[in-house]
Amino acid sequence: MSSDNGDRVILTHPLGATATILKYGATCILWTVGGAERLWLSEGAHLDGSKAVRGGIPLVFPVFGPGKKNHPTEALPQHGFARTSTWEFLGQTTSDPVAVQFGLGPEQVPEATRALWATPADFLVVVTFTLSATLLTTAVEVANTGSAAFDFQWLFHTYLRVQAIDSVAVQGLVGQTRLNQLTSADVTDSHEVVFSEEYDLVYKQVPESVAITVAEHGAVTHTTRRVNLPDAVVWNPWIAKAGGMADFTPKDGYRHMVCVEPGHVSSFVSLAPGALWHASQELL
Ligand code: TA6
Repeated sequence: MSSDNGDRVILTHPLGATATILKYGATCILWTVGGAERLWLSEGAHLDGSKAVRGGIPLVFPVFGPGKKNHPTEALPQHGFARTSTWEFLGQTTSDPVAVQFGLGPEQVPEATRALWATPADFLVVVTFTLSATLLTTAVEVANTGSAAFDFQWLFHTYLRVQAIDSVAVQGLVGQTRLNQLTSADVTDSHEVVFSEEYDLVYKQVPESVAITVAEHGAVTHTTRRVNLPDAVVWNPWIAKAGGMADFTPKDGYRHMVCVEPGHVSSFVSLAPGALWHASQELL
Protein backbone atom coordinates (compact mmCIF):
# COMPACT_ATOMS: atom_id res chain seq x y z
CA MET A 1 0.00 0.00 0.00
CA SER A 2 1.06 3.65 -0.29
CA SER A 3 0.13 6.71 1.72
CA ASP A 4 0.55 10.35 0.72
CA ASN A 5 1.78 12.08 3.86
CA GLY A 6 2.05 15.60 2.45
CA ASP A 7 5.74 16.09 1.70
CA ARG A 8 6.43 12.37 1.32
CA VAL A 9 4.85 9.11 0.18
CA ILE A 10 5.32 5.96 2.24
CA LEU A 11 5.18 2.52 0.63
CA THR A 12 4.52 -0.62 2.67
CA HIS A 13 4.75 -4.11 1.20
CA PRO A 14 2.47 -6.83 2.65
CA LEU A 15 5.58 -8.74 3.78
CA GLY A 16 6.97 -5.76 5.68
CA ALA A 17 9.37 -3.92 3.37
CA THR A 18 8.97 -0.13 3.37
CA ALA A 19 10.15 2.84 1.32
CA THR A 20 9.74 6.57 1.84
CA ILE A 21 9.99 9.02 -1.05
CA LEU A 22 10.17 12.78 -0.58
CA LYS A 23 8.22 14.71 -3.21
CA TYR A 24 11.20 17.10 -3.17
CA GLY A 25 13.52 15.62 -5.74
CA ALA A 26 11.36 12.44 -5.78
CA THR A 27 14.18 11.32 -3.48
CA CYS A 28 13.86 7.92 -1.86
CA ILE A 29 15.22 8.61 1.62
CA LEU A 30 14.39 5.31 3.31
CA TRP A 31 14.15 1.67 2.22
CA THR A 32 13.86 -1.10 4.79
CA VAL A 33 13.73 -4.87 4.40
CA GLY A 34 13.07 -6.96 7.49
CA GLY A 35 13.33 -3.75 9.51
CA ALA A 36 16.92 -3.13 8.32
CA GLU A 37 17.74 0.14 6.58
CA ARG A 38 19.30 -0.55 3.16
CA LEU A 39 20.18 3.03 2.17
CA TRP A 40 22.42 5.57 3.90
CA LEU A 41 20.95 8.97 4.77
CA SER A 42 23.00 11.68 6.40
CA GLU A 43 21.71 12.81 9.79
CA GLY A 44 22.33 16.32 8.44
CA ALA A 45 20.32 15.79 5.26
CA HIS A 46 17.99 18.69 4.47
CA LEU A 47 14.49 17.17 4.14
CA ASP A 48 12.68 20.51 3.93
CA GLY A 49 13.33 21.31 0.28
CA SER A 50 16.13 23.74 1.04
CA LYS A 51 18.91 21.62 -0.49
CA ALA A 52 19.42 18.37 -2.38
CA VAL A 53 19.10 15.43 0.00
CA ARG A 54 22.43 14.01 1.20
CA GLY A 55 21.76 10.31 0.94
CA GLY A 56 19.05 7.94 -0.21
CA ILE A 57 18.62 7.97 -4.00
CA PRO A 58 18.95 11.52 -5.39
CA LEU A 59 17.99 11.76 -9.07
CA VAL A 60 20.53 13.34 -11.43
CA PHE A 61 19.09 15.02 -14.57
CA PRO A 62 19.72 16.59 -17.12
CA VAL A 63 23.46 16.61 -16.38
CA PHE A 64 25.82 14.58 -14.21
CA GLY A 65 28.45 16.59 -12.38
CA PRO A 66 29.01 20.23 -13.28
CA GLY A 67 27.46 21.68 -16.45
CA LYS A 68 29.51 20.79 -19.51
CA LYS A 69 31.53 23.54 -21.22
CA ASN A 70 30.13 24.84 -24.50
CA HIS A 71 27.01 22.73 -23.94
CA PRO A 72 23.40 23.75 -23.15
CA THR A 73 23.93 22.36 -19.64
CA GLU A 74 26.96 24.58 -18.98
CA ALA A 75 25.22 26.94 -16.55
CA LEU A 76 23.25 24.29 -14.65
CA PRO A 77 24.03 23.48 -11.01
CA GLN A 78 25.96 20.32 -10.20
CA HIS A 79 23.87 17.23 -11.04
CA GLY A 80 21.11 19.31 -12.64
CA PHE A 81 17.72 20.22 -11.24
CA ALA A 82 15.73 16.97 -10.81
CA ARG A 83 16.90 16.53 -7.21
CA THR A 84 16.07 20.11 -6.28
CA SER A 85 12.58 20.36 -7.77
CA THR A 86 9.34 19.26 -6.17
CA TRP A 87 7.82 16.46 -8.22
CA GLU A 88 4.11 15.74 -8.63
CA PHE A 89 2.90 12.54 -6.95
CA LEU A 90 1.00 10.73 -9.73
CA GLY A 91 -0.39 7.94 -7.56
CA GLN A 92 -0.09 4.19 -7.03
CA THR A 93 -0.09 1.91 -10.06
CA THR A 94 0.13 -1.60 -8.53
CA SER A 95 -0.38 -3.08 -5.06
CA ASP A 96 1.92 -6.13 -4.97
CA PRO A 97 4.58 -5.24 -5.70
CA VAL A 98 3.52 -1.76 -4.61
CA ALA A 99 4.44 0.86 -7.21
CA VAL A 100 4.04 4.62 -7.24
CA GLN A 101 4.91 7.28 -9.79
CA PHE A 102 6.20 10.85 -9.65
CA GLY A 103 6.34 13.33 -12.55
CA LEU A 104 8.51 16.35 -13.37
CA GLY A 105 7.91 18.89 -16.12
CA PRO A 106 9.42 22.33 -16.78
CA GLU A 107 6.62 23.94 -14.74
CA GLN A 108 7.87 22.26 -11.58
CA VAL A 109 11.46 23.38 -11.98
CA PRO A 110 12.24 26.71 -10.31
CA GLU A 111 12.17 29.19 -13.21
CA ALA A 112 15.59 30.66 -12.41
CA THR A 113 17.12 27.19 -12.61
CA ARG A 114 15.10 26.05 -15.63
CA ALA A 115 16.36 29.11 -17.53
CA LEU A 116 19.93 27.95 -17.01
CA TRP A 117 19.37 24.99 -19.34
CA ALA A 118 20.07 26.54 -22.74
CA THR A 119 17.64 24.17 -24.40
CA PRO A 120 14.09 24.95 -25.49
CA ALA A 121 13.21 21.60 -23.97
CA ASP A 122 9.68 20.57 -23.26
CA PHE A 123 10.03 17.36 -21.32
CA LEU A 124 8.22 15.06 -18.98
CA VAL A 125 10.11 12.78 -16.61
CA VAL A 126 8.20 10.01 -14.82
CA VAL A 127 9.93 7.93 -12.15
CA THR A 128 8.34 4.73 -10.88
CA PHE A 129 9.32 3.21 -7.51
CA THR A 130 8.43 -0.47 -7.20
CA LEU A 131 8.75 -2.18 -3.81
CA SER A 132 8.56 -5.95 -3.48
CA ALA A 133 9.41 -8.11 -0.46
CA THR A 134 13.16 -7.76 -1.03
CA LEU A 135 13.66 -5.59 -4.14
CA LEU A 136 13.41 -1.86 -4.82
CA THR A 137 13.28 -0.93 -8.48
CA THR A 138 13.52 2.68 -9.67
CA ALA A 139 12.56 3.21 -13.29
CA VAL A 140 12.65 6.42 -15.28
CA GLU A 141 10.98 7.51 -18.50
CA VAL A 142 12.05 10.75 -20.17
CA ALA A 143 9.72 12.07 -22.88
CA ASN A 144 10.52 14.86 -25.34
CA THR A 145 7.17 16.62 -25.52
CA GLY A 146 8.46 19.53 -27.56
CA SER A 147 9.46 20.21 -31.14
CA ALA A 148 13.23 20.35 -30.65
CA ALA A 149 15.66 17.56 -29.83
CA PHE A 150 17.60 17.81 -26.57
CA ASP A 151 20.52 16.04 -24.92
CA PHE A 152 20.56 14.86 -21.32
CA GLN A 153 22.31 12.58 -18.85
CA TRP A 154 20.64 10.49 -16.14
CA LEU A 155 21.95 8.87 -12.95
CA PHE A 156 20.50 7.28 -9.84
CA HIS A 157 22.85 8.62 -7.13
CA THR A 158 22.28 5.68 -4.80
CA TYR A 159 23.83 5.75 -1.31
CA LEU A 160 24.02 2.15 -0.09
CA ARG A 161 24.38 1.48 3.62
CA VAL A 162 27.29 -0.73 4.73
CA GLN A 163 28.50 -1.91 8.13
CA ALA A 164 32.13 -0.80 7.77
CA ILE A 165 33.76 0.55 4.62
CA ASP A 166 37.10 -1.10 5.36
CA SER A 167 35.48 -4.53 5.02
CA VAL A 168 33.72 -3.59 1.77
CA ALA A 169 34.57 -4.60 -1.79
CA VAL A 170 32.64 -3.51 -4.87
CA GLN A 171 32.61 -6.44 -7.28
CA GLY A 172 31.78 -7.04 -10.92
CA LEU A 173 33.88 -4.25 -12.40
CA VAL A 174 37.20 -6.03 -12.91
CA GLY A 175 38.38 -5.44 -16.47
CA GLN A 176 36.06 -2.47 -16.94
CA THR A 177 37.42 0.90 -18.03
CA ARG A 178 36.94 3.67 -15.54
CA LEU A 179 37.63 7.39 -15.31
CA ASN A 180 39.10 8.45 -12.01
CA GLN A 181 37.31 11.77 -11.50
CA LEU A 182 39.96 12.84 -9.02
CA THR A 183 42.88 12.39 -11.41
CA SER A 184 41.07 12.44 -14.79
CA ALA A 185 42.93 9.26 -15.61
CA ASP A 186 41.32 6.41 -17.53
CA VAL A 187 42.37 3.03 -16.15
CA THR A 188 41.18 -0.55 -16.33
CA ASP A 189 40.56 -2.26 -13.03
CA SER A 190 42.41 -5.48 -12.42
CA HIS A 191 40.87 -6.06 -8.99
CA GLU A 192 37.69 -5.44 -7.08
CA VAL A 193 37.34 -1.99 -5.53
CA VAL A 194 38.38 -1.78 -1.90
CA PHE A 195 38.49 1.50 0.01
CA SER A 196 41.33 3.30 1.75
CA GLU A 197 40.83 6.88 0.52
CA GLU A 198 38.32 8.98 -1.44
CA TYR A 199 37.13 7.08 -4.52
CA ASP A 200 35.27 8.80 -7.33
CA LEU A 201 35.22 6.42 -10.28
CA VAL A 202 33.06 6.52 -13.43
CA TYR A 203 32.90 3.04 -14.97
CA LYS A 204 31.99 3.33 -18.64
CA GLN A 205 30.01 0.98 -20.89
CA VAL A 206 29.67 -1.77 -18.29
CA PRO A 207 27.65 -4.60 -19.88
CA GLU A 208 24.10 -4.79 -18.47
CA SER A 209 24.75 -8.47 -17.81
CA VAL A 210 27.15 -7.36 -15.08
CA ALA A 211 25.45 -7.19 -11.69
CA ILE A 212 27.44 -4.80 -9.49
CA THR A 213 27.67 -6.21 -5.98
CA VAL A 214 28.83 -4.87 -2.65
CA ALA A 215 30.41 -7.48 -0.41
CA GLU A 216 31.31 -7.15 3.26
CA HIS A 217 33.81 -9.65 4.61
CA GLY A 218 33.23 -11.53 1.35
CA ALA A 219 29.46 -11.86 1.76
CA VAL A 220 27.32 -9.98 -0.80
CA THR A 221 25.06 -7.44 0.95
CA HIS A 222 23.88 -5.37 -2.04
CA THR A 223 23.25 -6.17 -5.70
CA THR A 224 22.57 -3.53 -8.34
CA ARG A 225 21.20 -4.47 -11.76
CA ARG A 226 20.78 -1.98 -14.60
CA VAL A 227 18.60 -1.63 -17.68
CA ASN A 228 19.73 0.86 -20.34
CA LEU A 229 22.25 2.48 -17.97
CA PRO A 230 25.71 1.71 -19.43
CA ASP A 231 27.76 3.53 -16.81
CA ALA A 232 28.19 3.25 -13.07
CA VAL A 233 29.84 5.63 -10.61
CA VAL A 234 31.44 4.33 -7.44
CA TRP A 235 32.00 7.02 -4.80
CA ASN A 236 33.10 7.24 -1.22
CA PRO A 237 34.06 10.73 0.02
CA TRP A 238 36.36 9.40 2.76
CA ILE A 239 37.49 11.59 5.64
CA ALA A 240 38.38 14.98 4.16
CA LYS A 241 35.52 15.27 1.65
CA ALA A 242 33.02 14.08 4.28
CA GLY A 243 34.45 16.66 6.66
CA GLY A 244 34.00 19.38 4.07
CA MET A 245 30.27 18.75 3.45
CA ALA A 246 28.14 20.51 6.07
CA ASP A 247 25.18 18.21 5.45
CA PHE A 248 27.29 15.04 5.72
CA THR A 249 26.93 13.91 9.32
CA PRO A 250 28.02 12.18 11.38
CA LYS A 251 31.50 12.85 10.01
CA ASP A 252 32.43 9.19 10.26
CA GLY A 253 29.37 8.39 8.16
CA TYR A 254 31.69 7.71 5.22
CA ARG A 255 32.45 4.42 6.99
CA HIS A 256 28.84 3.33 6.61
CA MET A 257 28.09 4.12 2.99
CA VAL A 258 29.20 3.53 -0.55
CA CYS A 259 27.57 5.06 -3.61
CA VAL A 260 26.94 2.71 -6.54
CA GLU A 261 25.32 4.96 -9.11
CA PRO A 262 23.90 3.51 -12.33
CA GLY A 263 23.66 6.11 -15.08
CA HIS A 264 24.12 7.27 -18.64
CA VAL A 265 26.85 9.81 -17.91
CA SER A 266 29.90 9.16 -20.11
CA SER A 267 27.97 10.64 -23.03
CA PHE A 268 24.62 12.37 -23.60
CA VAL A 269 21.32 10.78 -24.63
CA SER A 270 19.93 12.65 -27.64
CA LEU A 271 16.14 12.64 -27.57
CA ALA A 272 14.22 13.54 -30.71
CA PRO A 273 10.84 15.31 -30.53
CA GLY A 274 8.17 12.83 -29.46
CA ALA A 275 10.72 10.20 -28.42
CA LEU A 276 10.82 8.32 -25.11
CA TRP A 277 13.82 7.01 -23.17
CA HIS A 278 13.53 4.32 -20.48
CA ALA A 279 16.02 3.04 -17.91
CA SER A 280 15.99 1.44 -14.49
CA GLN A 281 18.01 0.14 -11.57
CA GLU A 282 17.00 -2.86 -9.47
CA LEU A 283 18.34 -3.03 -5.91
CA LEU A 284 18.48 -6.22 -3.88
O1 TA6 B 1 28.73 10.78 -7.89
C1 TA6 B 1 29.96 11.21 -7.40
C2 TA6 B 1 29.95 12.73 -7.36
O2 TA6 B 1 29.86 13.26 -8.67
C3 TA6 B 1 31.20 13.18 -6.63
O3 TA6 B 1 32.10 13.84 -7.51
C4 TA6 B 1 30.66 14.11 -5.54
O4 TA6 B 1 30.61 15.44 -6.01
C5 TA6 B 1 29.27 13.51 -5.32
O5 TA6 B 1 28.82 13.21 -6.62
C6 TA6 B 1 28.32 14.35 -4.51
O6 TA6 B 1 27.93 15.48 -5.24
P1 TA6 B 1 26.92 16.52 -4.50
O7 TA6 B 1 26.63 17.58 -5.54
O8 TA6 B 1 25.71 15.75 -4.09
O9 TA6 B 1 27.68 17.03 -3.30
